Amino acid sequence: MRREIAINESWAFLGPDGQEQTVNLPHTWNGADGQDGGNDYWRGTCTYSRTFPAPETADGERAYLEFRGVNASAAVELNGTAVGTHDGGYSTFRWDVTNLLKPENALTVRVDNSVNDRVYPQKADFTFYGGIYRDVLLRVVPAEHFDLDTFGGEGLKVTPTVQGKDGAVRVETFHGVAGAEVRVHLLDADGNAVAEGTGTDVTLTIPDVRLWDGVKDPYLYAAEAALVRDGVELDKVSARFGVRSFRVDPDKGFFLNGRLYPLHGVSRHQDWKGIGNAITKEHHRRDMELIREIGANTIRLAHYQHDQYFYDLCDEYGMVVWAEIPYISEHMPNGRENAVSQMKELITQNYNHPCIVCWGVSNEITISTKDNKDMLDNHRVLNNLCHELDPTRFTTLACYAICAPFNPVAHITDVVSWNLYLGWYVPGLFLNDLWMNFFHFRYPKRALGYSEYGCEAMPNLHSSHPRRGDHTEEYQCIYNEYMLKCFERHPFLWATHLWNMFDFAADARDQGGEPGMNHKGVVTFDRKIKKDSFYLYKAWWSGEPFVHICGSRYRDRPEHLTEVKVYTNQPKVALYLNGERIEEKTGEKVFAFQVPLHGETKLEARAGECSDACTLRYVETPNPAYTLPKKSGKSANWV
Ligand code: GCB
Repeated sequence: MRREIAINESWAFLGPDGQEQTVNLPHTWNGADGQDGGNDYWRGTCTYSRTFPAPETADGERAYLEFRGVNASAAVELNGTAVGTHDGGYSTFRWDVTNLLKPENALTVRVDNSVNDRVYPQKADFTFYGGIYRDVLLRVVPAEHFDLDTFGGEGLKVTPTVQGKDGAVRVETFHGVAGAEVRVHLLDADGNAVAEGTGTDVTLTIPDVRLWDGVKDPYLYAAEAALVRDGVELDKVSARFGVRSFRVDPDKGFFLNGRLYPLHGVSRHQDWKGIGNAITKEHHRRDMELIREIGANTIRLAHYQHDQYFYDLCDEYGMVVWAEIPYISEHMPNGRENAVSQMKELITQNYNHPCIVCWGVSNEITISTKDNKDMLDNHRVLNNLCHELDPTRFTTLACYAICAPFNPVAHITDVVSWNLYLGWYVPGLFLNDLWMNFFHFRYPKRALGYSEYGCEAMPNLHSSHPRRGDHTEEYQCIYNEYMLKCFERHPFLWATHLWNMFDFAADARDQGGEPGMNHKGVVTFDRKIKKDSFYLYKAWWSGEPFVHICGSRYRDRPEHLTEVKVYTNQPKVALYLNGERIEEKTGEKVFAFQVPLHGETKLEARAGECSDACTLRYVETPNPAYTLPKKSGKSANWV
C-alpha cells in the first residue's frame, strides 16, 4: 500500500556565497536579504543535494519524487540523470523515478529565482524568496495505481452539488489500469459510509446531506476510491469534500447554500519575519487562528498558490477562498505557457477543496502593461481554461486602481474586483462611495468586489492629528472605520478583502516606513502585535465578546485632553480613570472618549464581562519616536 518518506533533513546547500552548508527544509536563501529593502536580494541559482537509500519496494511498486513548493524553477537530477524541470514556485510537482533508483541515491536540485521573461511572477510588491521551501517526499505507490502524472493531481475529482435535501456527488477517478474497476465510498465526518458505487465516473447520493456551511458549520465528508481487480485491491485514494452551493448576485452579493452570506475578509501572504516563505504547519495554524479571531469569513490567498495545508485549514474552518496564480503586475509575451501551466496546476491540485469558490486570473496587470491584444487574449485563454477545467466555480480578477471601469480587461471574467486605495495612495476616502456607485450604475449586471483596500501603519508611530501617509495606527483606524461603513452602504459588493491581514516583505519597496516592508497588515510581520485596526474588524465581524482600548502604544501625549477610542462588540462601555469611573457610553463598535491627562493615568475600559487597561502619560514635548522621518507616496521600484 501507499507510503511516504519525507526527504527534508540534511541537504547540502550551495548558496549565493558559493559556500556549502547543511540545511533542513523548509528553506529559503532570502529570509534576511529579501526583507531589508533596496531591491537587492539575491536572485540566481543555488544547489541542494543529498543522498538517500532506495525505499524498500515489493511487487513492482513505483516511487515518485514529489516537491510541494520550489521557488521559482527547479532542475532535478537523480544519480547523474536529468529527471525533469519545473517552472513556477508555488505548486506541487512530481516524477516517477523508480527506474533511476539505486541502493544509495544522489539527488541534486538546482533552484533558480533569477530574473527572466517567462516565469511568473517577475514584478510585484512582494519578495520572490528562492529555495525549496515546502516538503520533498518520496511517495511509494502500488505498481498499478491512480494517476499521479497530471499537473500534480491525485487522480481523484469530486464534484458535489446540492439537490433539494440531498447531495449528488460525482466522483471521477483517473487511471490507466486494464481490467480494473473503481469502488467508491462516501464517508461522513465520523467515518461512516453514507453512499457507495462502482465506476470511474459515478454520481452518488447522500440523503439528507449536511452542508458545508461557511464558518458556522463547515461539515466535511470524504470520498474514498479503491482500484480493484478480481477482488484484489490494487490502490486506494481519498479526498475530503464539502457539499455546498453558491452564487453571486450583482445587486445583492454572495449567496451560500441559498442564503445571503456577505463575504468580508482579508488577504494573506504566506511569509513571516526572518524566515520568509520557509514556514511550517505551526505558522499556518497561527495565521488561521488570527484570521478566525478577527471574524473573517473569506480569505483571498494572494498572489499565488498556497500550501495544501492552508487550503485544508480553510476547508475545516469554513473560510470562503479566492485562489489565484501569480499572473501579476506585468504581462510577459513569453509567459503564456507558464501562466497556463500554473493555472492547470492550481485547479487540478485544489479542485476538491470546498473552501474555494473562484479562480483569480490576474492581478493589476495594467499597472505596467497597456491594453494590448496579447494581454487580452491571455486573459481569455486563462478564463476559458478555468471554465473548461472547472465549470462549477466562477472566475475573477483584481484590477489596478487606474484601470478604468470600461477597460476591456475588466469585462472578461465572470465577476470583477478592484484594488482601490482611495484615501491612502490618493486623498479622498469619499471617492470610494463615488467609485462603487458609478460602477454599479454603469454596469448593473456586473458583480463588483473590493479585492484590495488598506492603509499602512506601524505600531510605533502615533499622532493626535493623524493624516494620510503618516503610517500611524491612528490613521489606519480612521481609514478602516470609513471603509467598513462604506461597505455597509454598498451591500451589492460580492466580497471585500482587506489588504492585508499581515505585514509582509517587498524588498523593492521604499515608501517611507521601514524599507522592504509593506505595513498594511493589521497584524505585524512577526504576528506578535495586533494593531488597533485588528480590533476594529473584530468589533464588526466577530461575536466573541471583547473590549479594546486603542492607542495604548501612544503612551506619551503632549495634551491635557486626549481622545481615547475603544473598540468593542458590546453595546456599552464604561471608562475608568485611575480606578474612578468617569463615563459610560452606549453605542456600536467605536466609542470615543475625551480624557483629561495629567501625569501618568491608568485607563480601564469595561464592557459586559470584558475589560482592557493601559497607561497614558502627559508629556511637555511630543515624543519624536512617534513620527515617521520620510514621507510616503505611491512609488515603488517594482512598478
Ligand atoms: C496592490 C497589489 C499588492 C500590493 C498593494 C499595495 O494593488 O496587488 O500586491 O501589495 O497594492 O500595498 O500597494
